[in-house]
Amino acid sequence: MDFELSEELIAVRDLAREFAEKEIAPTAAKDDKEKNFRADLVKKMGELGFYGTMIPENYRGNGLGFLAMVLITEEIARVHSAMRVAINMQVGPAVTLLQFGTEEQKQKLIPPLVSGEKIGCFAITEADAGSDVAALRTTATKQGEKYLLNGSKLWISNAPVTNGGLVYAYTDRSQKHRGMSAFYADWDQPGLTRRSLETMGANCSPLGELMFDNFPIPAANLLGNEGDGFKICMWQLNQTRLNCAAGALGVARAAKEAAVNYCNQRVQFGQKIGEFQMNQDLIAQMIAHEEAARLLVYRAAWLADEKKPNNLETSVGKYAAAEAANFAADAAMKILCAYVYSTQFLVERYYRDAKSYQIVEGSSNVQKMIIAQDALGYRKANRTS
Ligand code: GRA
Repeated sequence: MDFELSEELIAVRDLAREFAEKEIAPTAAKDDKEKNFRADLVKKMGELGFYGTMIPENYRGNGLGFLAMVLITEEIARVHSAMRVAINMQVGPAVTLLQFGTEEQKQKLIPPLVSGEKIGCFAITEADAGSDVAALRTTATKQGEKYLLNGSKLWISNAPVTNGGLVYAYTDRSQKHRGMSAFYADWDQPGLTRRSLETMGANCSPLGELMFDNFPIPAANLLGNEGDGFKICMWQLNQTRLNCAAGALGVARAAKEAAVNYCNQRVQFGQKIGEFQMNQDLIAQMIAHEEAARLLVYRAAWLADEKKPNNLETSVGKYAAAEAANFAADAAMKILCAYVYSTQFLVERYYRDAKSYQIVEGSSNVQKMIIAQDALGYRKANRTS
């Protein structure tokens, strides 16, 4: 077992850290407050190759792998969690196209996502289909050389700004999940209305609703065959879940760093507050949770790089990292008290952003369900097909 990162991975991680500290940190508080979508920074991350680590060079990627994506994402999220969502929105569709696309689809659709030229997204969730993906109602009806999309996708990251992305819809409603299909759609067609939605955190990651009224998608943009959509979606979620897990690690680390720094500065009752054992207890727990989660997330990424099944390990890592981020943000609030209840300081943002990780890409309860049902033998998490 080797716990050392290669020199190449250390260089990638350091590049992401430097970018986050120099380019994202100076305006992070302002961007959060004003809910700015930083298209300029999203583009720059593309230019630095942050979206291309799982994509081979012939589609404009760099092939550095899943662990590289995790390291980059953690560094970006440590400085501003909302900015890591942008990575997932480019990487998610690109890697799914790589897995299921035809050569023509890959050549045409992957490079603009990897470069950040086109702002991506993936549209799964609906008003009545969150954890229960198979319950979605959007339909895609074939008409000649196109499909007409009807329905509405809710809580979609990047909805207000995306140029194109993956969308899941039923081509045959009589088949339950086996009637679902996956498409890549460019949104610059009539028949789409967008609505922005406000959230308590991840403020620089614009969220919204995509409403389709006979929205046309070329038949050539179907991924795989009709009916493959549910399995493609489960496959995609296994990749994009890893990005969320890495983001949660970044938030856990940021909250711990803030707590440790404050403990070493703040004096009460004539001593630094780090000398109080109740604060030491919180710091020790923050570190143990964060480090355990990091090992789990890195293991899942390593398995993905080895092309070994990793759905179970990804769910374990995502669950552990989301909980570690929330423990750390909560503990940091307890340590910094009034200084972070005030919106002038960083930790309240960590607290708001941490919450998203217990919700997105399968809530903590969905991860626990996947993990426990695998252990109990009800449903195998690691599928080979
Ligand atoms: O029997 P079959 O041949 O039809 O196949 C079944 C099963 O083998 C069928 O699907 C197959 N399957 C899979 N195939 C390959 C199931 N899982 C997989 C897999 N991983 N790989 C039906 O299976 P089932 O177990 O009966 O499915 P189910 O009970 O309907 O659902 C399962 C489950 C709950 C795990 C699923 O619906 C799920 O993952 N739900 C969570 C949804 C989720 O994560 N949504 C995320 C939305 S996007 C988002 O949050 C964006 C955030 C962006 C950001 O912040 O970065």
